[in-house]
This record gives sequence, structure tokens and C-alpha cells, in this order.
Amino acid sequence: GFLENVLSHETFFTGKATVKFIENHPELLQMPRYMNRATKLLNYLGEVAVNGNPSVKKIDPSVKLRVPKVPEFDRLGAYPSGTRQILEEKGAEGLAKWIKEQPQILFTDTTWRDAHQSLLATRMRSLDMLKVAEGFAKNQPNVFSWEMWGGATFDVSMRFLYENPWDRLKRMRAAAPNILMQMLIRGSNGVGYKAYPDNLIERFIEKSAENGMDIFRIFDSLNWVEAMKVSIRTVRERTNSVAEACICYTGDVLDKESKYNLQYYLDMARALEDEGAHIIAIKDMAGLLKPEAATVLVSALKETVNLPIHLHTHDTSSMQATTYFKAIEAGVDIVDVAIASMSGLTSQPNFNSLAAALKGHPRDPKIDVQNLNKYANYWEDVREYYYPFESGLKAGTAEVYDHEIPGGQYSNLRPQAAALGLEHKFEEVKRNYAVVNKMFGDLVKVTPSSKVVGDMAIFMTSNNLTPADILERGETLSFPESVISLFRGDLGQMPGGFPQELSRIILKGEKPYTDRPNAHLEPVDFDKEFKAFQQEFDIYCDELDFLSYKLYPKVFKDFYQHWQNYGAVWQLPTKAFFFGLKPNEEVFVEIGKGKHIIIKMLYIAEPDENGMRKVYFELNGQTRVIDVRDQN
Ligand code: 3PY
Ligand code: ZN
Repeated sequence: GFLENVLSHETFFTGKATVKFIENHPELLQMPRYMNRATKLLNYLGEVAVNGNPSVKKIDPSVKLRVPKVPEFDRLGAYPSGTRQILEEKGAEGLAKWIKEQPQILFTDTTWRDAHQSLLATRMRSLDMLKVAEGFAKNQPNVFSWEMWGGATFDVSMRFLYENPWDRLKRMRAAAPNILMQMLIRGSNGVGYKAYPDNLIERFIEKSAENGMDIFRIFDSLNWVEAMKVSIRTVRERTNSVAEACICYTGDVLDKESKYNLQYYLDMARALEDEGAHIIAIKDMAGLLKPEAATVLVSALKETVNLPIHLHTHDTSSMQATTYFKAIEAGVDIVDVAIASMSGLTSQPNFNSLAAALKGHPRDPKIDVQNLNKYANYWEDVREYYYPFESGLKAGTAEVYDHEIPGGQYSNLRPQAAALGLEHKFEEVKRNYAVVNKMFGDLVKVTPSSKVVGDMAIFMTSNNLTPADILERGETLSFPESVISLFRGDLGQMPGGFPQELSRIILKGEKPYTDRPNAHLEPVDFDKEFKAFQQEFDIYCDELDFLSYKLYPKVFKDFYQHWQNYGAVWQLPTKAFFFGLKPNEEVFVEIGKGKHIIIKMLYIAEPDENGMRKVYFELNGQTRVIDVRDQN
């Protein structure tokens, strides 16, 4: 304990201590804090040893976990200059100009966000990213940007990883000061699933930029430009960052019958340019952009707007590398890729293979593929630890052109259906997804609108309903809350409006909004509410925590409580975090800068008459006992 530390300190021991002693050795006061932290981690490891990690439904003892090998890099050497320096020197508009003028194809690496969101239910932990972040930034300075934040990472990191999402941003920023960091933001829905007050979105963007975010990829889940304006303006006017505005791609641009035809996308791109976007992104969240369509869309966009074009897709069909080649030949400026072992299927196309295939091409990205392959090996080994979150999808599927399910949702939908006992009806869920899309008037399907379509598809499947049933018996049905909310206008308006008859049935007489849902929300009173927040939680909770709380009150509360009980569990190695320790297994944990502890679990005792078990540990060689309630 604390006293022991003071007493055993050499100065004190040898009688040379003065009244200034403690003042001169503040580290001694730190000791009880470290011990307290270590105890909390034992609480966590004890809990996982007895009851498991709630995210891990089944442990597969046959999975062999290898120790991922971090590729070598120059720890003491300077960072080569990269795209971040271009932004710093030239500003957002200068960067956009640079992108357009330089001839190479540029790559955004999504390994840090969309790849694991789409393959592993967003479960990648910061610790596994940070091990390679510095080296990757030093070894691969030609990468345009890392997509490493936003989307579902914000809530998942608190909800399931018990990590502070802001911490990830700050640490990744610090680890890669030469590379542009980018995030996905759902316009007026922020990083959530509903509309937030405008001033909360503004503050969120400002704080994200202040803490290191360079590029905001902004979209609206119904492609409603109105709902993107606050975000675009905030990035432009209150930060030095880049506003990358998305057109979400749906259907088939070559289909003359579709309302999402070429003219539609060109008009939208022009509107976004007028609004002040620095870059236009084609956000192909389901991977529907076919090769020929890419030629047509990219060429037309390049002629229509004066901005760089950034293409995002998912490889669910397994065709998207071909789409990229066509897009590259049509002049697209940047494409999104994921490191080989985290690529393909519902994730992005393969970074390594694409970079290798482009060697000698006039737009050769000049990527060191040999080195990149070492990172693929690292991520391959890391990925094994996340096996409980794999979707089980084994090959590409042409069905995606029919159901149009986004990559990030696809891997979630099966477990969602399974949780309701509908796994054997998954075919029907997918078919109903397309049926609902048609019934709702053909809408853009991306978070959160895609979630609504998924909820309705599951609702219809589990109740054996057809569209005709909905029209005939709709008055007697209680629709999922998300469906009512969509038709009420909580997610905004869609091109052509919602089908009126269906709207009447779903809303049961309630009047929908016709304007922005955010216009109906009370602005946040930051000064007043922040004080109340600190009183409820802790004075150490800062304004970033306050933003987390305002975006996700319940999730933040649970995260905070977890942190109080179990401490900084994000410091635990991934194996221990998900699977716990086996008897006599030992882990080494960095609990502060240069401060390590060694935890060994000895054994778990039988439960007593109250269902409590004692879990025996060794903490830095000393035996410690933790009491855990057996929930099994
Ligand atoms: C998200 O909003 O999280 C997405 O990835 C949408 O594609
Ligand atoms: Zn995506």
C-alpha cells in the first residue's frame, strides 16, 4: 500500500526525508491509484472467469490464437511527411486542389473502421490498432487517409468494448501525425440513429476536429441534402478540416426507370458543391455500383463538379475491384480499401492486391506492397481473436443486387434474425428486405434508414405478413417503433416522399413532419447541462464525456458504471478481455505510462451457498482474492 511505498523509499529509510519529501516525490501518491486500478481489473477478470464476456456467446476451444507480429519500424525516426502536412500547409481547399492535380490514385484505408464494422460487428479494440498505428504511418506514408472513427464505432466502443471513443481518436491521432484521419458522420443523426439538436451536432464536429479529425465524411440516410447542411457548414466555418459530402448510391444508375438515375446523382452532387463540400464521395454502402455504371457515374461527376471524387464501396458481390479499375480509368481521385486480411465480402476491396495489380499502371499508387503484406499478416492474426463476431459469410453473392442490404448491416442482420428465432427464415428476411424497400417507395438504405427496413423485414417475416396484409389489416398491427418514426419524419424526408396510403396506415392518424426533425428539438444548454452532468458523474468527466452522454445517455451511463467497477479494461490484452484467463495463465498489462502490472489467475473456487465464487489471483506476485457472483 501507500505507506509501505513511502516507508521503503530510500530517502525516507535512510532518515534524510524532509517535510518536502512527498512534494518532491508525487509518484508515491500515485501508488494507491495504481493499486486501485489494478484491483478493478481483477474484478473484471474475475467476472469474465466466472460468467464470461457478455459479447462472447460461445468459446471455441479449437481456435488456435497466434501472437500477432508487429512489423518492424523505426521507433526513433521522424515521421515522413504525408497528406496531413498538405492539409496543414494548404488548407482544405488547397488539399482538394492538390488531390485533383496529382496523377496517382489515392487510397483511404478503412481497416480501422468500416472493415471491422462490416466483418466483425465493429468489435476491433483500440489496443490492437495502436500496436501498429505508428509503424504503419511511418512505413506507409503514401496512404491518403485512415478511416478510423465514426459510424458505429462511437457507441460500440462504449457499449461492448468499455472504451472511451474519444481516447481512440486522440491516441490514433498522436500515433499518426502525418496521415489524414477521417470519420463517417450521419449528418443530422451524428454518430447515432436519430436526429439530434443542431447545436449538439455543431459542438460534436468542433470537438472532433479539435481532437484530431481531419476529414468528415457526411451523409444523410435518405440522401436529403437539407439534413447535411448544418454538418457541412460547421466543418467549413468552424474547423480547418475537410467536408466530404456523400451521395449515397442505390439501385442501378443505368436503370432508366429508377428515380435514382444519373440526373438525380448529378443534381445532388451539384447541390453539395453549392453547399460548400470540399470533396464529393460516392457512398456505395451495399456494393451495388457495377463496373459499367462506375464509368458512367464517375465520368459524369468529374464533368459536373469541380471537386475531387472519392469512391467508397463494399465487396459483397466480389466484383468491386473491377468497379475500382473502371472508376480509376474514369478519373476517380480516391478509393476506399481495407488491408488484405480484413478485406472482401461485406468489407472493402483488397488494398494489397489492388496496389499490386496497379504496378506499372499510369496511376500507380506507389505503395510498398511487400511491407503492406506484413501488415496483412498482423491483421490476419489479430482477426482470429475476434472469431465470435465473424458473420460466417463465405463467398460473394449476386443476391446483393436484389436485396441491396448494406455491408455493415448484412453481417448484423443474421444474428438479429437468429436472436428472434428466425435463422431458418433468413432467406425470407432478405427477400422481405427488398419487398419493404419497394413498399416504402424505394429509399436509400443506410444507417439509420437501413435499420428501419431491416426491422420491418423481420417484423413481416416473423408475422408472416405480405404487403397486401399490411394494407388490408394495417390498422390492427402494431408496427416497430422505428417504422412509425421513419414515417413520422424523424429521419427526414426522402425524394418523392413516403407512399401516402401506407403512411396513413402506419401513423394511425398522427401528422408527419414535413421539415427537418432537428428543427423540433430543444437546443442543448451547454453550460447548465454540463454542470449537472459533472454533479451526476464525476468532476473528472470532461466536455467530451458530456458529448458522449448527450449522444447516448444510457450507453454512457452503463459505460461509466462499468469503468467505476472494472476500471480501464481497454488496457487488457484482447485474449484476456474476451475470453478471460485460464488457471495459471499470466498477463502483462500497461496501466499507465511505463507502468506495468503482471496478473496471474490461479484458480476459481466452487460457489458457496449464496452463489458466490472466490477467484484467486496473483498481482505482481502477491495473492489477491476477488468475490464474484456466479450468474450461470
Ligand atoms: C454507418 O453509418 O455506420 C455506415 O457504415 C453506413 O454505411
Ligand atoms: Zn461502408
